[in-house]
Amino acid sequence: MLYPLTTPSRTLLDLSGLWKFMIDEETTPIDPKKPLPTEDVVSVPASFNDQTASKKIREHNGFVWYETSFDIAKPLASQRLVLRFGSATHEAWVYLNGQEITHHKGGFTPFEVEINDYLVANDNRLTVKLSNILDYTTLPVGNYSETTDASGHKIRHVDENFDFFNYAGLQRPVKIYSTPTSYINDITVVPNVDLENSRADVQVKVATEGEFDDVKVTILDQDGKPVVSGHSADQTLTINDVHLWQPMHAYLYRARVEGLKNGQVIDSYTEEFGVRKVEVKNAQFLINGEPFYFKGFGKHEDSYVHGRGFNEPTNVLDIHLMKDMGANSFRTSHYPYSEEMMRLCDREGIVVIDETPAVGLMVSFGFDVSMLESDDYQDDTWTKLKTADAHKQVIKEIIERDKNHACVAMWSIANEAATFSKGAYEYFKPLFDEARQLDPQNRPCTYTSIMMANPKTDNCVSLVDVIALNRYYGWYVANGDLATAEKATRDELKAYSDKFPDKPIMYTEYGADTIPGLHSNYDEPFSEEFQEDYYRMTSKVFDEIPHFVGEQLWNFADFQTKSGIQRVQGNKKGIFTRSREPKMVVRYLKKRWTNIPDFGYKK
Ligand code: GCB
Repeated sequence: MLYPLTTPSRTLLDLSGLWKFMIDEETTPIDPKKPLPTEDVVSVPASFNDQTASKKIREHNGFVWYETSFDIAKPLASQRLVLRFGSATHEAWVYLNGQEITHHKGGFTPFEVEINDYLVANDNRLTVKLSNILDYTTLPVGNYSETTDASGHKIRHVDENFDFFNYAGLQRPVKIYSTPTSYINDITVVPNVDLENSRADVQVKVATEGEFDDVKVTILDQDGKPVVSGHSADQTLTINDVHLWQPMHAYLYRARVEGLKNGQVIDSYTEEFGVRKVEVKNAQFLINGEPFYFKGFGKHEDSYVHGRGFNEPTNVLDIHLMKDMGANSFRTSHYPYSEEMMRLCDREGIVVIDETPAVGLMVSFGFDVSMLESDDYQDDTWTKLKTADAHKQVIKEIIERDKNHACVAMWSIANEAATFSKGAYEYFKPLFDEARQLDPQNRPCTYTSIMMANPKTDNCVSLVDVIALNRYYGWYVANGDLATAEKATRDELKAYSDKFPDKPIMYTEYGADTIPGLHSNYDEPFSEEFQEDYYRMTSKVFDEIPHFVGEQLWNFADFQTKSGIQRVQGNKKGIFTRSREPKMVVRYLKKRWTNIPDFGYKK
């Protein structure tokens, strides 16, 4: 799926700004044929939750309504016009001038619809009804229930089956783009790198709609100079003396694609791409043939006021802070991030593990963490959850959206699912097959595993290319006891290496809640001293394990969660605060990571 851009044949209208907004109390039906009955507004793109002073709005579960209006400049009337949502969280019904024009379920992937047939000359009224309901059929998974109040009015409840606030709304850009009536619909770029000869054969596949009699593809280098070109909707172009896209040293080529008719360019689109090779071999994660070591984070799209809304200055700052620390990668825990963030990572050379919103796939998840220590834990997740269809759909959507990104080095199919429970393998096998079949670049696949899924109990390790562990020894298990935690960390990593000698292993989460400014002479949990000691302990063990290929800690920054006895206005495992001030441990990690090379750390 193409990102909306201006090109010589395409224009772009941005619908960002103030939209009318109201929560749906489900008392009087709202008729999208009439203007939305409110004068209240919120800003788009952003989550709606933290934009007002109302607890009722912030914690509303059910439906909300947005509305804006726009005009289309006359010269565009003859063009094909497409309304495109970067995302709409979690389910959307879209009306133009009172008529339903599309519906989409899944809160973190884009969707679009042609609008020509529904436009009027002036004041087009665009209305969106959204649901933030999560249940056992959705991703993420929510515990959904209904009660009635004293007047018999239905109250909806969503208890997040995961550890982040259920922010919702029009969280990403909403745009209208134009194309000619014959247009380029999709471009797939697959670079095949010949490392020995510094050459790449780049397959460029173009899908078009309408009347073209020729497709021209020109590959431009980073300075805009043409490198090679050819005519065909499916061709392989060779780049000699190729500049590789390397972690922290990005190099981006552009494929300029032109659809022609009778020698005239009808539509054009320029797709950026990087040339790099990703493989898992002999328990190593190879990028361009060299063993890569992941240094970085699990993150969230989370910031003050914006909530989970697109916040580009924060994205830019986050990447700068990562680079400054010597980090080279992050995981889009626990959902696909904005397309703008992926484009930024392409430019900045940040390696991304791209995760689906499959989080909460464990029906017994809760604040009782004693189960983490269990070695024979089972639950009935796979008889209760009905998420397979949503999961399959989002795998397709995330790959369609992100397939050409050089920054994406691996797919994470799920976070902390009940892979230890009966039925897990049967659930995941078709999903891994699907991802592998759909990804034209054949990237490695993984899921991140919860502590009860260990070398003995995890039923699904055979499906992954890289063993990705979320581990909290010293925090949820053996809290404050770093000697015990060190032994448990070491014993488990050794057990994994022994049992799966061909698979690289990495940590995709490990961390300790830390209150900024809290200090302790006794290195107590929650103090900045404890956080640093915790990371020193884990680092020491990581360095002993040959097949250990990366450390992505939890979390880059403090973030908002639902309330609960373990959360003080959110999760405090950030090494930065929510406003991106460093905690003490940043100095230690910066020193460690700037001394660890991106390549060849583990021989
Ligand atoms: C986890 C989850 C993550 C939580 C984290 C924590 O294992 O994957 O979403 O926020 O633990 O801090 O408890």
